[in-house]
Amino acid sequence: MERKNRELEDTVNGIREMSIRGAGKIARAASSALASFAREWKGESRDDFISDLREAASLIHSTRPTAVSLRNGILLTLKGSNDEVDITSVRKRILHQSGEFIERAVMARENIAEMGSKRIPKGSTILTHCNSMAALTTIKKAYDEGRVEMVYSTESRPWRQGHITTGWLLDNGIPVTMIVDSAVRHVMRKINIVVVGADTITANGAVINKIGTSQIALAAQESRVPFMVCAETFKFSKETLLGSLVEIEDRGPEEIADPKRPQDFPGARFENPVFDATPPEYIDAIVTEVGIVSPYLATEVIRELFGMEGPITIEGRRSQFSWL
Ligand code: RUB
Repeated sequence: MERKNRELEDTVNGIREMSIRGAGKIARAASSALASFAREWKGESRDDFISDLREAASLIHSTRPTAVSLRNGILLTLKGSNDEVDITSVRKRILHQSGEFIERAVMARENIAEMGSKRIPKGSTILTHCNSMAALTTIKKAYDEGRVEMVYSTESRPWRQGHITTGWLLDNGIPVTMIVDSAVRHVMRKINIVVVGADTITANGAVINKIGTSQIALAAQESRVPFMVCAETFKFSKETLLGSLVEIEDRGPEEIADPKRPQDFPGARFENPVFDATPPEYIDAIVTEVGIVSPYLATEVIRELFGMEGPITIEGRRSQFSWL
């Protein structure tokens, strides 16, 4: 593969090392890196170009396994390229589709904020988890409309993305209270609504988001606190319609214990799942750019937006899958 593309390399490394993170951002970065790869590709054979694009797509996709936004961002950027007859038209299509995907993704967040903010009651104390720009943009819009008194921001171990959220809220002048993850149930009596983002939404309406989200949903339901998810439609997983399971990323033990002190826990095993699944019965609403839907309508959203044509990964048939 003509790998010498700086943006592609930086994006792959950035997503792996999590300097580029958050489901929406990784999808936009992947799309932009593919556009850069297509723009700068040097070669003479159209078939080599297609084959290098496939490799570049697989390379980016291998960076993080859970967020379907990454997969959908790649697919929407490359779709139809294999039908083009020469290098110029393949390149033109990819540049156009990447621009369109990124523009729509940015606009989607604004639409989500516009609709979602209206669901936040006046005088609300909100709880959010991890660092979701779809959720935060919605919270900011509600704050600007005079609906928000306070936002509780969880620490979000082990990576502490809650620090980013807290900084962002402070930068935007929004009152914030930081808590550790295990304080969620204790503070739930003060919360009027939980607002979180999503990495993936499955066909049966389950929301995959940062580890701890499902415990928050449980505590919210116990206290009759509404649980709202803000997510662009490219976070819905078409593959799950046919029974594919979402892989939950399991990161290394060094994020839990000090790798320089293995003697502290001789013989201990570590598990570090960084996402979990919240079942639909705990979710009151999913706010997308095309409307606010019940999680039970996830299948309809997927059918409406993606149709049933095009490549689908079916469990056990991964080797037959092709990006374009
Ligand atoms: C981030 C996370 C966010 C979703 C949605 O996890 O779980 O809630 O990705 O984010 P990580 P957004 O830090 O491991 O990527 O709304 O910005 O797409």
